[in-house]
Amino acid sequence: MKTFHNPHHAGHVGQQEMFRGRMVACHEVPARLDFVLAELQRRPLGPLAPPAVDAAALDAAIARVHGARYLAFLATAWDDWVAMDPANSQRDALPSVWPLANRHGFRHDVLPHNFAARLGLFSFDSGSPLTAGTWAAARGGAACALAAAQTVAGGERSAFALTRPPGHHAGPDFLGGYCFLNNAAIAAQALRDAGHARVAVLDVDYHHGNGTQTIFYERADVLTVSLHGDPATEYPFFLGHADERGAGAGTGFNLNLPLPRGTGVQAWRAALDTALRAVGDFGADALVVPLGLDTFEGDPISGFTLKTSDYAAVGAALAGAGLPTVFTFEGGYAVDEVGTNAVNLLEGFQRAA
Ligand code: Q9C
Ligand code: ZN
Repeated sequence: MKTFHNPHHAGHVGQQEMFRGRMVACHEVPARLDFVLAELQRRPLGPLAPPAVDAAALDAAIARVHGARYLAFLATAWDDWVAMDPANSQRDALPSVWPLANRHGFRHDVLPHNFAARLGLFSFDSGSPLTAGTWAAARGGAACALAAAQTVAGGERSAFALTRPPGHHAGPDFLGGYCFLNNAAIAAQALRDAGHARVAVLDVDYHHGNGTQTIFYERADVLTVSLHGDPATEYPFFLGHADERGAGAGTGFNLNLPLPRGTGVQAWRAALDTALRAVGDFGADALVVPLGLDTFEGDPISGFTLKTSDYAAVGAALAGAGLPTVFTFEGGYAVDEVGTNAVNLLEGFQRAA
């Protein structure tokens, strides 16, 4: 399979994230991608290249998924942050005030002039630092997703968008969970726009893909399925429960399979089989897999216990869907093992495909 890697990823480098009242070192670091790339050079699965997509086509593909007001905010966020105070050029931008939801009476329709307020309007946590290179890195990642979707729409069995920051927590008009642009959603929509009638998204990251669910929640043409740590105890907490089945025309086209912290490979694989049955029943003609490797037993912020030796069979099970498949790189914070685990899964897919 072709891999599109993001040459701008290392420009996105946060210093610290807020965690339970103190600032801690970021988990979502450039080395994550470098380790996957190094492993792909050791065990090649196919060509490795940066994406070559037309800039106007890229902007159009991003705008199919994200709102104009949010994109305008992101494009100038770093400059606006530094304009607040020149000393900000040495600091990450992190939000510290939020309008919550409309039911709390706060307004979302009026765009604040104050950048710190705008950052709060467009975010849902204080763990996702926005840095000087964040916009270029996020846009480069969307280009990887679009190139991967174009490759698969062009007839190849699979493609891999190897990028960071990750994407699956980013919604139509919000960032969070280390995510800014939803690469998996951009790929799914690009597949739809290229003529695939029914696209399934099967999210295997430890954390619920709340952004992707929200983007497609009222649509019947994109099935979203996620297996993840139960939001009753796990991030992102406020979405990802089993009773969220879609709304309006999309009713029945979202499936959440929450699993308790501590879940091991056997129960996780049973949930994956359930997810794959849903994809089959839907009659998908293309698949997007937001590929998080934070299900690994050694992950520092997650709670499942999959082992390095489990991932090849996961890839083979995904290949069993028999669908043209785009993978997007999401979470996975055990930096030394993330490359091996990712390539084990992708190699397992490729061997079985
Ligand atoms: N100190 C993805 O895996 N909170 N995002 C963790 C740990 C955020 C994970 C707190 C976790 C976000 C793409
Ligand atoms: Zn995750």
